[in-house]
Amino acid sequence: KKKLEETGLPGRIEKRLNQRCNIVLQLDEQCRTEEEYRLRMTPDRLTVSGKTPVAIFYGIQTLLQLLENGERLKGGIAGPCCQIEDYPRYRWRGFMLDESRHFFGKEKVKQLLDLMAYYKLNKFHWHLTDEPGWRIEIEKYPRLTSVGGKGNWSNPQDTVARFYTRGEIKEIVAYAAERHIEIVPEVDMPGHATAANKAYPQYSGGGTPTHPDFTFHPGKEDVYTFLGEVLKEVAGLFPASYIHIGGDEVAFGSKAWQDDPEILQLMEREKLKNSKEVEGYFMHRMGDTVKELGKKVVGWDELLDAHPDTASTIIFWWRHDHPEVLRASLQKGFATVLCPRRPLYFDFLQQKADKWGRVWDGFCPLEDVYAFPEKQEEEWNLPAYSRDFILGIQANLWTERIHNEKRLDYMTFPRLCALAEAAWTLEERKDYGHFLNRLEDAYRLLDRYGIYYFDSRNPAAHPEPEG
Ligand code: NAG
Repeated sequence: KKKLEETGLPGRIEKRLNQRCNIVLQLDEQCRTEEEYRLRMTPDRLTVSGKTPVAIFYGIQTLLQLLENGERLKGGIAGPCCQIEDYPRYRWRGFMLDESRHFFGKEKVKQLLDLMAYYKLNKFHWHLTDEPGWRIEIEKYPRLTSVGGKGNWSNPQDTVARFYTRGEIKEIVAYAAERHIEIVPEVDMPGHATAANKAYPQYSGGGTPTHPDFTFHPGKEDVYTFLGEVLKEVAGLFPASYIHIGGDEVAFGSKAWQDDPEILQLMEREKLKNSKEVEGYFMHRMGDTVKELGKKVVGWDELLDAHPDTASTIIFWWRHDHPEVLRASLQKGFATVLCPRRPLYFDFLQQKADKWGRVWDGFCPLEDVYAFPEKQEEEWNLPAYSRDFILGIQANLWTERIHNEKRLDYMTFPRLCALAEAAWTLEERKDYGHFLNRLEDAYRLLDRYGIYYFDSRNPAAHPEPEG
């Protein structure tokens, strides 16, 4: 009330506040952490409190979830009397969508943001550039979208440029912010750069016969200027404190770097011994650019080889077959987000009966997503102290084999619910059986939204859409 009086809002509102309130949203300094909330429901009053608006927002999401299961009455819904004190296990609770391979558009993204918010996920990692398409308008380099925006994984000849305009990006960023979700944009480099190189061939560092023009050229000064300008615009469009600069799978294209005269010159000048060190040099420079723009650097786990600085870099550990890389990341003190292919790549199959997703030595079933990371932690052999550097967890939806919304939904749900719970719930409170029971509510909600999903109760009832 005091705050409202200070704002000089009309007396009418104050008068209402003096009346008996049944619903109270309250900023409360007593909560320990930024995201912790308290929810109290008694027969005549409902209170949601927390130290910050985001905490109160999460309390409201819990309330909505409780009411999803509530008894429908004439003119209302009855929820259970309860007292909840709740806070998350991890600070980074992320989901990544690849819109380079296939483009889905802003309505789909908004729907995903709605559901992420409902399940208290707070980072949307947007993979907007890669081989088939460049999906973000950059004013200074219009060909990135007019040429690079054409084509997708299923149809490289697609002649319609599909991308987000600056206006749309701003709209989606604002939409996410209202839901307390931070959007982390990714500009993948120096590999996975084919779409950009299609638009501006002068910046290409070549590739392999199956992945032509896969890399940016690390030996050309113009490339650093070009990417610096791109990152500057990206930094201006996204208020997030991070920019993801990729760094994955460059070994693919580095063969093309071996006899390039400009790269050989660079190697001599900078005393770089091999293509790997050239890659490190490139990532270092681009990382410095990101920092100059006032942002933190985020990269896939290969970035570690470039010896970035621990204070301003976040490592995304994705190669589940390289646990030693995770150990190194944590031991060196990098804030690390865990998103290993197994079980957190949602482009991987969830069960044997399915056909069109990826498989790597096994599947990514719902149960494994839910049980992450406890099930793996022992195998990884992590020193206890190093766990403090785990910033959070994230699932990645790569879309090579996802060309329409129905399939996107099927691969995402209900695994997203399991991910959210793994990201939020303390280990000692996790209970898969209980989760499965509560999934009934999620299924009801998804049905209402018209979202197709993998039905854990009876997988045959919702067969896998073709990929
Ligand atoms: C990896 C690639 C990604 C691809 C995905 C498919 C990363 C960091 N890189 O090979 O571009 O779409 O696997 O599962 O994941």
